[in-house]
Order: sequence, then C-alpha cells, then structure tokens
Amino acid sequence: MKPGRVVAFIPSKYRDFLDEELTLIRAVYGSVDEVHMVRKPNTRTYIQKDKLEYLSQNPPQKLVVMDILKPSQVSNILREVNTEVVDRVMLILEIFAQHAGSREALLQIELARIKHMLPLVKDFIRRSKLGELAGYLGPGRYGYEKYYTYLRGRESRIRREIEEIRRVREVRREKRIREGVPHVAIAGYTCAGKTTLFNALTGKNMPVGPEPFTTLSPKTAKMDINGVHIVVTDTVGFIRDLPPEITEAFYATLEEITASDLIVLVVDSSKPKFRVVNEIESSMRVFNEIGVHGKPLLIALNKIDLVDGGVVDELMDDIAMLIGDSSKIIPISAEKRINLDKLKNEVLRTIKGL
Ligand SMILES: Nc1nc2c(ncn2[C@@H]2O[C@H](COP(=O)(O)OP(=O)(O)OP(=O)(O)O)[C@@H](O)[C@H]2O)c(=O)[nH]1
Ligand SMILES: [Mg+2]
Repeated sequence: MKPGRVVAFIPSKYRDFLDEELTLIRAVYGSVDEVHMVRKPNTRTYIQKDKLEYLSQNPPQKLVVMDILKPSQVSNILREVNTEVVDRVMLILEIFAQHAGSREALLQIELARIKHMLPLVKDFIRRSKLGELAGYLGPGRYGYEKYYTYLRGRESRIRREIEEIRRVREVRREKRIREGVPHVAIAGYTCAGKTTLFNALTGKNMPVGPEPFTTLSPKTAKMDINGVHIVVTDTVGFIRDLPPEITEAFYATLEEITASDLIVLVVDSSKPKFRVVNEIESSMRVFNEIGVHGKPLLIALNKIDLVDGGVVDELMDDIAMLIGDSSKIIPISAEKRINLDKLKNEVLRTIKGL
C-alpha cells in the first residue's frame, strides 16, 4: 500500500547497488518519490543540514535512511521533521514481516525488532528525564519506562520459544544423520532462484517470487537421484550488508547449511559480472562466519535462459579463477529446467566421494 510521499537517503557506499537498495524500499512502500545520496553522514542527524531544513518545510510521510541510524540520530531528526523515520534495519525487518510464513520466522523478526527498539526507547527515556521530549513524541518518561520493561520481558519469552523450536529441528536433523541420509543445502543471495531450484529438485511447490526474502525459514524435502535418497534444504537468502541485529537472528536458521554434507550455492547469472563475482565472494565470507570450513561446494549458475552463451562462458571462467575448480560450476535454469540432470549428477558424484 502506498503510504504517501516516500523520501529515501542512501549513503554513497551503495552507489553501485542503488537499484537493489531501491528494490528493498519498493518491497515495503511500492515506490520511492525522492532519492538523495549522502556522501558524508552528519554525526548528529545523519542527513545533511540543508536537506533537513527542506524536509522540515515539506515533511514526507516516510523518511527512509538506508543505513543503520543511531538512536540519537533518530531523535534528532524527529525534533526537526514531523515524519516517520525508518532505517535500513527496520525496513528489512518490515520485508521479513511481510513474508514470515512460520512461527519461527515471526519470532525471529519480533526479537530483532525488540533489539533494535531497546536503545531507541532508552534514548527517549534519557531525553524525557532531561526534559527534551516534554509533551512530545508520545507517552512521556513513565510510559517509555513501562514500555522498556515490557520489551525486556517479551525478549526473554521469545528467546525461550525459539530455543524450543530449534531443539525440535535439531532432533530431526540428528535422526537424519543417524540414518545416514546425505544432506544438501541450497544457499545464496535472495532472489537467486533457490526455491525455484528446490521445487524443481523435490517436486514441491513452495512460494517463489521476484521480491526479496520470499523464503524466511528453512524448508526440507526428500529427493531421489538414481535411487539414492537425499535430503534437500532451502534456506533464507543472503543480502549485502545485512545489519548485525538481523544477521544474528537469521543466520541461526542457516545452521542447516552448517549441518549439510554439500552446499549448492545458487547465483543469478543475469546480474552484471562484478555483482555475480561480488556475491560469490561474500557468500564464501558468510560460510566462514557461520563456521563452514572445507565443505564440498557446487555453484549453480542460475537463470542462464536470460543470458547470452558467451557471457555465461566468461562468467564461468571468472568464477573458476575464484574457486579454483571449473567442474564445480554448473550453468542451469531452474525455471526452464535446463541442465538440472547435470547438476543432479554432480551432486551425486560429490556425495559418493564423501
Ligand atoms: N528467467 C528465470 N527466472 C528465474 C529462474 N529461477 C528463478 N527465477 C525467478 O527469480 C525470482 C526469484 O526466485 P525464487 O526461487 O523465489 O528465489 P529465492 O532465491 O528462493 O529468493 P528468496 O526466497 O526471496 O531469497 C522468481 O521470480 C523466479 O521466477 C530461472 O532459471 N530463469
Ligand atoms: Mg526462496
């Protein structure tokens, strides 16, 4: 739903990824009315002084800042402009909330929201003690203190429930390991086509879509290659510069990757070459961060139906330089079902070699 005028401030570090940042904003608000680049964020207000003045004269419905704002920066903007301020963390959490298809995903989102809110509420409490927010911005100091206590209580209840859900999944996973069923995890950036591939391999019909974060909790199903049973897991997509609060909440669901025997990293080959390479590099970093070392890896270079053959060859050369083994790169189209048998054979070969 279009919420009125949406004004976006984007730090220049995202200049080369502007369309992706705008996609994130559009996923929540439908469109963006104004885009301002920020070269050097102001320490007090993040937004440059002259822009802030302009906004105070023409307050937008939503002011989106595609960076992580400090609580004091939010407060300082709100003192000047009568608007709703949303930073990159809140925006991504909003997209997650729109797609949350499971109890676990909902809880993770609420937990991340609370973690993001707590310092802000603390800042409001401090400011109302100083009289800076007297009669302004809602409930006043007593109200904020009660809200703070409520959030802390809710935080620990959610943590307990998430623990329980995770324990159940772990028991299931241990059973699979005991039974000796090989486990393949499908990983990669959001919108790369992970779920489309998961559906094509397992015959399932999980939701796919062009908007980011369609999948928000890991899904597992069985497949069979030449009579060999394999368990496949579809995972939550990566995104460049995922804010730390969200990283912590959501990488926990990536434990399915850590527990797998083989990772299939799905990459969208229709993106510009430097992006494809950049995404593979940062995916490798994510694998390191979540403690995956030396696990077999296949790269499914997806969406080749959208790309010239020559470009695919070039990409394969570049990726081979990066990972050092061209036999592990399989160009496919999950949607058009091109080369899926080749991918399956490579999965089987790798698993047999374990
Ligand atoms: N042309 C083309 N489009 C594809 C292909 N595979 C997936 N898509 C499209 O790409 C979009 C994203 O696909 P998904 O399978 O939802 O991607 P995902 O990686 O699971 O995304 P998230 O769950 O959001 O992280 C959808 O619109 C798909 O229809 C392909 O091989 N070719
Ligand atoms: Mg998906």
